[in-house]
Amino acid sequence: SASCPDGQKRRVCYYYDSGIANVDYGPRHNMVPRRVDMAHALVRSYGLLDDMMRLRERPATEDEICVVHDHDYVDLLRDLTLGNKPVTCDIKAYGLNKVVNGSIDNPVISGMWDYCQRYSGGSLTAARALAAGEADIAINWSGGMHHACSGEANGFCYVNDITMAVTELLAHFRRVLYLDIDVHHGDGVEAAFANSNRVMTVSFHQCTEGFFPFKNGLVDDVGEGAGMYRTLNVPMKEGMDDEGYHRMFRPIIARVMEVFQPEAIVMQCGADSLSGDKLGRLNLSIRGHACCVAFMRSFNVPLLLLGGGGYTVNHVAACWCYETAVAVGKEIHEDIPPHWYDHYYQDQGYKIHYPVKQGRNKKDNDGEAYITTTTNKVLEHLSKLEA
Ligand code: V1S
Ligand code: CA
Ligand code: ZN
Repeated sequence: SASCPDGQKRRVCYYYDSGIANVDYGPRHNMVPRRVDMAHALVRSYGLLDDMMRLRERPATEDEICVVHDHDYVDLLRDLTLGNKPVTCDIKAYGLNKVVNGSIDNPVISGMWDYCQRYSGGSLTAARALAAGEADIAINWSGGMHHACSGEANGFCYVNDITMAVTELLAHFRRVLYLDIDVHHGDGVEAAFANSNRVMTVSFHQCTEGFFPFKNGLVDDVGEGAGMYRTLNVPMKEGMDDEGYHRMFRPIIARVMEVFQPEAIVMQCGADSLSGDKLGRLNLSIRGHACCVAFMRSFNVPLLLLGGGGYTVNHVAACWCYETAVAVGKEIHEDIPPHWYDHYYQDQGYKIHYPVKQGRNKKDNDGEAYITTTTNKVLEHLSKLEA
């Protein structure tokens, strides 16, 4: 899986909003929005900004957010941080400030509403650039918040920029594929389109005892009603490496493209599926992760690239920078250029790529059989769509 070469160039649009760099979930929280600023600084230091069109910053409006979220929840997000109205309801019913085991997944934080508007505005703007035919690939690394539900925050996600972007794309394209390589199951997006025959959602994720979001994303969860078999889930054990991952990813995605024939693709590129992540226990290298992006790019279908999870911030920034280069079609040098954040990369010898840590995430014993069995089950679900 060394590089997945594809000589052809693509027109790439890039969204970056400096307003999210200082958003702070709290000192013990794993989600660090600054990683997007770190990725941006790397992208800039490699000169990649010269190869892309930069999209204008535009926060989403309240009306745009209300397309996929309940009014009362949106009002609450706004009022909690703008402080123009006293809040009287029980905010825990909306997933906010709920304490479990002494920590809070979705804290009410300073600038929360502004943060929501900015990261979802990025995904909407990027989707519109694709819909208008202005770009072949559009990127928003601050987006990808796949767990947010219509009326509640979940898994570090306050609003769901992905369902907003997919909904926007549905006004211009007949079928949209949603692909999620974050280590967690893309439950919020799956739920939003479970009944739709115009959206197929595919999530690859770690599915082990006690792993968030716990009960979702089983291989036989295939959607319902008109959306039956247009939900696919590829659960994985700990320690999955590049080789095993791609033995599942490639045949499944190749078949998805044949059977569903999407006119646009939204890809959530959560970097917590990388080896050495603080939360995830898979063993992908940056090249293995980026190979998924290169593979989707090779189909020449309008492609929206979003961020998502990723908790070892130097790995995350290196990964998204490398994937920006893949989108542009440039090979970048191993050595990280001197820049503002370069000291973060000392542990990885100031290189973009770092070695996967074989030891920590032990490969599951029945790994080989598991890969074949799971792949075949997913392909069997897909075959139901062919008729
Ligand atoms: N795994 C995990 C994890 N870690 C935390 C956490 C740790 C420290 C804090 F200060 C705050 C939170 N929460 C979790 C998970 C949520 C994972 C979300 C992943 C998001 C994404 O990468 O897919 C997309 C951006 N939450 C839980 O496990 C739930 C609890 C059950 C236990 C932890 N407490 C904090 C909440 C309830
Ligand atoms: Ca996933
Ligand atoms: Zn995740």
